[in-house]
Amino acid sequence: MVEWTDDERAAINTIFSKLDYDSVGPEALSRCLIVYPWTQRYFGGFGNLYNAEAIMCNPMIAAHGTLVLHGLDRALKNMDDIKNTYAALSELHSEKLHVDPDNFRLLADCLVVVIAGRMGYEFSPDMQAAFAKFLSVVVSALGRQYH
Ligand code: HNI
Repeated sequence: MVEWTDDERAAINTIFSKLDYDSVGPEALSRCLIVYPWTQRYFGGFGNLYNAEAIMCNPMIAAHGTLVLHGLDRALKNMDDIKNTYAALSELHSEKLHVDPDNFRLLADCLVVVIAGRMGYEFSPDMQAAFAKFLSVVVSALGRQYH
């Protein structure tokens, strides 16, 4: 089981308390689709993804980005059992959506970039370390139902 120090828990909660889900989620997902364009293949039904501007203005992508952040909220509220919390979501991404699990890491990296931009120097190395650990646990849990 993953162990969390009080400082790590505090850092992760601070980051989430400052997150504007409705803007950080869309920006992180848009970045992922722009920076790693092969990730667009899963969003064929999401309308216009023609270029970076189209992706950033796409309301379906924005809504999905917000949804993904709310999905992360579940890990935040169940930090001591992220693995089981994400069992069904992992199965969905594997069996039904056929999302390559490498992509979870790419989206996580985009999220770090967006949060660093928003928080600036307040996003200290210690905070980044705690958040990187949190995202690693999330990525690993989402990848668990793949065989
Ligand atoms: Ni993801 C649906 C959470 C990464 C492609 N995804 C969801 C849903 C949640 C969610 C929640 C809605 C599930 C439902 O309908 O019950 N996704 C997450 C989280 C991460 C993540 C927490 C990682 C941090 N998803 C990714 C990545 C991709 C991805 C990296 C592809 C590159 N997800 C999808 C697709 C859907 C989806 C595609 C279905 C969208 C739809 O509405 O058709």
